[in-house]
Parts: sequence; C-alpha cells; structure tokens
Amino acid sequence: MAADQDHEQEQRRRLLAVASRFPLPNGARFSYGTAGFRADGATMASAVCRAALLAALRSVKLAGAAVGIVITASHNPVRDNGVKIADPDGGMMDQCWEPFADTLANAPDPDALLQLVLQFAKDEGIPLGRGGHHTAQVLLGRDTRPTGEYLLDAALQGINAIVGARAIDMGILTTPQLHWMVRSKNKGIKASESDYFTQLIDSFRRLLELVPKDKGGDDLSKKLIVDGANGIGGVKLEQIKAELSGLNIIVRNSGKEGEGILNHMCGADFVQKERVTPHGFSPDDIGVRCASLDGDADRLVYFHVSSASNNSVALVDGDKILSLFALFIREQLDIISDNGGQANKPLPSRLGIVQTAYANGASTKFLKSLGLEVVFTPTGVKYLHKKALEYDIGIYFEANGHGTVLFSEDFIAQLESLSNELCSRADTVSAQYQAAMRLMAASQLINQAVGDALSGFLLVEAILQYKGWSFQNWCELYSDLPSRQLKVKVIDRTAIITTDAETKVSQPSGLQELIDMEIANYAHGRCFVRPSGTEDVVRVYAEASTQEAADSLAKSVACHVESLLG
Ligand code: 16G
Ligand code: MG
Repeated sequence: MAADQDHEQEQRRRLLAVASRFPLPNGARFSYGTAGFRADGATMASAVCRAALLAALRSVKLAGAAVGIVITASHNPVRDNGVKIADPDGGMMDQCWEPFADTLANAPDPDALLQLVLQFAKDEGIPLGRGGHHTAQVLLGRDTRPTGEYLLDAALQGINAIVGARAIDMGILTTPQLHWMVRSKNKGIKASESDYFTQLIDSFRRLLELVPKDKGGDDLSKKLIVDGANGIGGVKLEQIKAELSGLNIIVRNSGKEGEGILNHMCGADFVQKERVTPHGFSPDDIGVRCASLDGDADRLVYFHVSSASNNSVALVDGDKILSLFALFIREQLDIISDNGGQANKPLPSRLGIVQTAYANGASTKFLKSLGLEVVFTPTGVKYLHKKALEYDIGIYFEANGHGTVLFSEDFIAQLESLSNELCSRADTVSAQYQAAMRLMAASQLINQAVGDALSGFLLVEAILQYKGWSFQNWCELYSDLPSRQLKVKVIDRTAIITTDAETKVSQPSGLQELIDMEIANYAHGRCFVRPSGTEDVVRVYAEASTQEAADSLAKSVACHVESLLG
C-alpha cells in the first residue's frame, strides 16, 4: 500500500516536472492533423514531449505492446518538424485518441497537464504509477532534420514521465521502417534494421527468380536513377543497393553532407506537384527510368526527363503505381483460379482498390474497366489503410505516391496451404505454383504497416521485369486527364465541411451548387474543395479534358471559395 502511494507520488512528480521543463510556447496551438503535429522544428519540443508521453500511456493501456513515435515533417521544408504516433499494428494511432492528443498538447500549465493525464487515465482505465517493471515500451525513430536530435531528447523525457515506461531509440530511419519495426516487434518477429533490409532484399530476389525466362530485360531496363530528396531514403538506399541484384541503381540527392537541402527543389512532392525535373537531373538522363522519394521515404513517384526544353517530366504518380500493382495481382489471382484445367479450389479472394478524390479520373476508369472494386475515402493514410484492411488484398494509393498493398492473414494462410499442396504433388513448375509464390514474395516485400517508398519501388521494378515492360509501356496504361490544384487562403478553413469522401461540400450552404454550376461548363469536368489537414488553406482540385479547361475550372471555383470565406 505504502509502495503504491510512493509510486503514485512519483508519477505526479514526474508529470509536473516534465510539463514545467517543456512549457507550451506563447501563443502556440497544436492540432493532431492528418499526419500528427507539425510546425517549425524550433517550436516543437513541448508537442513532441507530450506526444511521446501519450505514446507511453497508449502502450500502458494496450498491456505493454510496443507503440512508435516518428519525428519527421516528411516532404515539408527542412526547418519544419513533426511527430506522429504508430499503433502496435504499425498503422497510424487510433483516431479515437486524437482529441486527447490535442488537449494534452495544448495544456497551458503543469497542473493542467497533470490533471488531464490523471483524469484521462481514470476514464480509460489506464493503470498509472506501477513501478518495478516495464509496463510500456515506445520505439523512437527520426529523420535527418537538424532539429531531430533535440526533439528526440524531448520525446525521451516525455516517455520517462510515465513510471515503468521504457524508451527504445531506433535511430535515424525512414518513417516506414519505424512502422515496420513496431509491427514486427509486436508480432514477435525480428525487428531490427538489418532484419528489415534482409526481408526487402530476399523477397525482391525471389520475385526476380520468378520472372519468366523470356522477359526480364536489357541493361537499360535495369538502370534506375533515384532522387532521394536529400533525405533518409537516399541514405538507406545507398546502404543496400549493392545487394539488390538485377538492378543498377544510381542515387542522386542522396542526403550526403553538402549535396543539397532536404526536399528543396527535389523529392516526390516537388516532382508530383511541379511536374519538373528535380535538382541534379538533366537532359543527359533522357530515356532512363527515374524515381523520386520524399524526405522520410513514405512516398514514391516515377518520372522520365522529357525531351522538351522546359525541364518538364513525364510523371507516373501513385495512381499509376497502384494500377500496375492491381494489374499484377489480378493476373496472379487469375492464373491461380484458372487451375490449368485442374480441380483446385479457387482462392476466395476479395481484391479491393482504395483511392481518394485526388485520384485521376482516368485511373479510376481504367481500374473499373479491369472489373475491380474501387472505393473512396477522405485524404490521409489513416483512412485509406483502414479501408484496405477490409479486403483479402487491399491496394491503396494516394495520387501523391503514398500507398501499399495489404494482404490479410487468412489469405496468406490459404496461399501457403495451396503452395504446400502443389509442392507435395511435385507441381512446382506449374503456373499456379509460380503465381502463388509471386504473391507470397510480394506480401513479404511490400510494407504491411504503411506506404514505403523503398519496398514500393522494388515491387514496381520486379513487376516491370516480370512483364518485360518499359517505362513507356507503363505510362500508356491510360492517359491522365489534365488537372490543376490550387490553394486558397481563407479566414477559417474549418468553415468548409465535406461529405462523400470529400467529393461534396455540405457547408457553407450554397457552395456546392456554385461548384456544380461551374463543372457543368466543362467536358469531363470534375472539381472538389477541402480544407487542408496540414496547412492553413483550402485546397481546390479540378480535372477536365484540356489543361486550359482544368485551369479555368479550378480558378473559378477558387474565386467562389474566396468570396464566400476569404
Ligand atoms: C499528409 C498525409 C497524406 C495526405 C496529406 C494531405 C499521412 C502519413 N500523410 O501528408 O496522406 O495526402 O497529408 O495534406 O497521413 P493536406 O491535408 O494538406 O492536403
Ligand atoms: Mg512523407
């Protein structure tokens, strides 16, 4: 009893101490948006400390399962930083804790913070103040930003403010690596960085071994130039590229000292939005396949340097990566259920495609033409991922290049039993066996926790070799409809409320009617507006049959937003 009281006292003391060490900066207000808290890195210590404290609480609540913290601001400028929490399954933190994350981050003084934590712990039934053994563990990762180390210290102190919590610093990592480690640790699988690399390298090699002998390709088709955004993705790729047999990888904007500034004129976000070549690329690269990662390597796009003199690129965005994956997986499932005339049970497989309103209309049309089920969610990985989990195989991608393929455990178990059965019949040369092995290898390669540019590009490369396709073949799957994105500064972006996966506005009233009126003026016109989850702006997206029409549709809708809310 006395010991319990001591622990409780100690718990209170630690919470008060950490809150006074990391006070909320004057005038600051944090909101746990689509990807956690983000702001100028120099102002983030209190938010990071409190997010880490919350991660420790979440681990206590979940019986000591490992929870993750990533310190990154992804594709944003180098001076920004941010923090997000990964749940024990490696996915984003359950949304039901977000309101508390906001309240905690904005607690005005130490006493308010203490009361908030105690009350929350009581409401949620979280047993605080148990000393003596580890009741919580939090894995930490950070990207290459200069504020990373200082924010890591704030995070460590936040975790140590919970009695019995243990912080495990995993070092400088890509965001998807940390998510993968959290997931693996909780599954009882080896979870170090070298385990991650081994899994990538081995499953990629297995996929290449399953490429039909008449496919593959010449030296040019094996060459890939990767724009690492001067971030952590380039650093990690340099570490493993020699072991990726079957590919000749050159890394530019690799994150080495002095090579350039993180995300500045380079990286997936830059290439996808600006549609021009990143820093370090030139007409000498015409004809070579190029890929671009973002600053924390959870986004991937491909491009070709075009022959026009204006630095423009032919872009393959997340929608086309998704389409390639969907085509490949559909093909393997068809081979398996075709049975080569034999009486194998077809695999009961629900394949689902998840997109957002930003997906180019031409991609959706293409996917539906393959007979695939396509569904939409609001923007933000947490929504897409959750939806994709409803399928045996769920493929999700945002146009910006964030996405992955999720395989259900049931489906993997069925694949295993099918391949065992075929193996026992010495049927390992059959098309079905090979298709089953390809799906197994793909499920090992592609990150099951979150979109991962490193595992994503390896799957792309393996599929291109499997199909014997050039970049051009891939581009020609369908032609994107011209589109335009604009942002509008308004007084209060939360005045816009959307429905139907952000495709319609329900408030302010009258705005949707105005948008519909504008759309009616354009062939293949489509347009929607939504408040950004990461910036203080309203975003406008428009699509039409010509670039001029898309530009003009976006502009007229932006004017309506401005006059109603500006
Ligand atoms: C964040 C999201 C991304 C989304 C983007 C939208 C994660 C890991 N990232 O980067 O999925 O597309 O925000 O930004 O969830 P916006 O709300 O400013 O348009
Ligand atoms: Mg990112």
